[in-house]
Amino acid sequence: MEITVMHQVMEWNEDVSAEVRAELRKNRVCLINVMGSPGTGKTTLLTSLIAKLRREFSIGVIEGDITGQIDAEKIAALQIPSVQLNTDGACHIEAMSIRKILPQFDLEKLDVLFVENIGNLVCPAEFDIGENFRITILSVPEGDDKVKKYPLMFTDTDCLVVNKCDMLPYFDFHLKTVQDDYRGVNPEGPLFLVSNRTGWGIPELAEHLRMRIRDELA
Ligand SMILES: Nc1nc2c(ncn2[C@@H]2O[C@H](COP(=O)(O)OP(=O)(O)OP(=O)(O)O)[C@@H](O)[C@H]2O)c(=O)[nH]1
Ligand SMILES: [Mg+2]
Repeated sequence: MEITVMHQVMEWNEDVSAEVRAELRKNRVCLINVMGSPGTGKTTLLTSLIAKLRREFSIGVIEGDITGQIDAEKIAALQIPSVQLNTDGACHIEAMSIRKILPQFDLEKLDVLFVENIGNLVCPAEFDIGENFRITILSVPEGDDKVKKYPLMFTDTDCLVVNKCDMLPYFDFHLKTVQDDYRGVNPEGPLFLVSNRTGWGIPELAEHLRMRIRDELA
């Protein structure tokens, strides 16, 4: 299948997030910004969530990567409309790029647009891309000190997902440390423990997102 590949626009720093938000609101599309380190499981989690949510919602995906189209191909293989955004070196996505990509989707038919941000625990948190809400993923092999070391990613999120919980027996990863640190920077933020490998925790996360998306589209 041929994948549309778009490139990050270079006139950065102009904040068009409000414009993106208005366009999506007009078409009743909920944009979800998915963030986390390289390899934390963003694409895998999207695959799991699409399986749970696609019966109720019409879903599209923007796959952000420095280069290549591996992730967009994985999503397209699910028969889900996907566009690959290559930032050509930039460590985050900006709203300008989302504005440019939106016409690639049939927004009138879409309910949910997931954006997989660039794998990075720092920069993406600093940029509003016009999202309705954010999901941050942290995986067990990354270590339990990440909330303390990269607080913005956990403060400015609407939902924290701890992924690869099937790996807990093999790492010195203390869930309580992450839970306490997260509570410290984001007292109200929901937290979900999941494994994409076993499917553990995915139904609960999908149910939370289902309710959240319904609220946003109401
Ligand atoms: N054991 C285990 N492996 C997982 C889990 N979720 C994802 N993986 C693996 O982790 C690796 C990276 O997953 P991806 O989904 O590609 O991660 P990503 O965050 O999209 O990576 P980038 O797009 O490169 O930033 C893959 O080999 C997945 O199979 C999980 O819950 N448990
Ligand atoms: Mg990915």
